Amino acid sequence: DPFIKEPIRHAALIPASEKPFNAELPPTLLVANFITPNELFYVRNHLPVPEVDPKKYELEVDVEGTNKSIKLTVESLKKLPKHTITATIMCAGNRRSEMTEVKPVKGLSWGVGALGNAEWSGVLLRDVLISMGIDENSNFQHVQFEGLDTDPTKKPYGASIPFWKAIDRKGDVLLAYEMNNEVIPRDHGFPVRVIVPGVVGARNVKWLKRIIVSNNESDSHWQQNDYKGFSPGIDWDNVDFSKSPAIQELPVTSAICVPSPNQTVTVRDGHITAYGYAWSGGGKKIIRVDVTIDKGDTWHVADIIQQDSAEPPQHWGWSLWTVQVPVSKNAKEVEIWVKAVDSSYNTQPESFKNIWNLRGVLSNAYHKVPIKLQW
Ligand code: MTE
Ligand code: MO
Repeated sequence: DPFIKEPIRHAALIPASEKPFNAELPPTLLVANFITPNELFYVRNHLPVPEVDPKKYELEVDVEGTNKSIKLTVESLKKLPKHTITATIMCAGNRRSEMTEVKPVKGLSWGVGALGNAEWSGVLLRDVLISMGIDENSNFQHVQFEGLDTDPTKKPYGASIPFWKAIDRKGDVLLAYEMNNEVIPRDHGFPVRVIVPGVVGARNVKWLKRIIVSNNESDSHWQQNDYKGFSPGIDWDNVDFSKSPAIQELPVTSAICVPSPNQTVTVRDGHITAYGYAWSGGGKKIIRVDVTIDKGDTWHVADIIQQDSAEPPQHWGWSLWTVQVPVSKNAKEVEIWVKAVDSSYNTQPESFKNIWNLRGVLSNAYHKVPIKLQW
């Protein structure tokens, strides 16, 4: 069993699969903290968690087509300037279970909890590349990452990001060795993972073994044949993965975390109260969260409870919100809907039907939560 050396996990995490381990937090706990505690951060592993001896650990950085190559230990990374960002990491499959209701898709059945918000500290990948003589003017297209976790054929988990994101002064791509001021836990990439803020979870490679500056994308399964979006008209009999680009920046999304679906809610002073999160990729900030309980006839603007102070295009964290909505007298049930708007005025689509895709990714339609009312 390749999974016998897995870390111990917090009992509050709800498993979506055990081997490999994948789990999310219940929605009420998810929005209890602006900074998600390490032990409560969702886990998305494709393979067994590797065991790494930090004393022997070395991260290799290679530049394709040149003899430039360096090896970095955790100690040598710690000697470089330390940089900290608040960033939300979200799986491309977050909220997939809602899309499944339209028509089945292939993938883990995530609820609204396949994301977390943490403070990540480490070294800017840009600083490491500049120390190797690479800068904005260098002619490379991609930066590839390989993890220490391998499949049964010994191929590592891998992904890549565009070169511009890695070298951009405002890209904030981190070789992170701390999560919320602690050593990164094993499940989240000990001892070093790359944090690519604003970009889909899949590119935030954990247990980083090797970085390759290249003209090509990663050839890994997860870059080429997964984590891509398609038209609702494409299904497994006619899909061609080479026809869609790999997902990088994620679109705007939001969710209602309190109350839960089908919960009985007590009406107070003629109002109900809801709580949730909203987030957008690409360094965009949430500028508004709209809520309705009458299918859009009346909209209410939620209050942002907490949000990072960084401005776009470097706003990487989620926003927590709350709203009080008046309910009409003696109503017995209502459906709460939410949609968020980001700093580019992007907003969410209304229905899953028209964004359905065979892998159930980019599942960001309005979140709709039916509840019962008690007066
Ligand atoms: N990195 C490695 N090496 N192996 C993996 O399986 N999963 C990716 C990414 N990085 C993965 C990885 C995916 S799909 C996601 S959503 C995030 O890690 C999840 O990060 P987390 O487990 O720290 O929440
Ligand atoms: Mo993911």
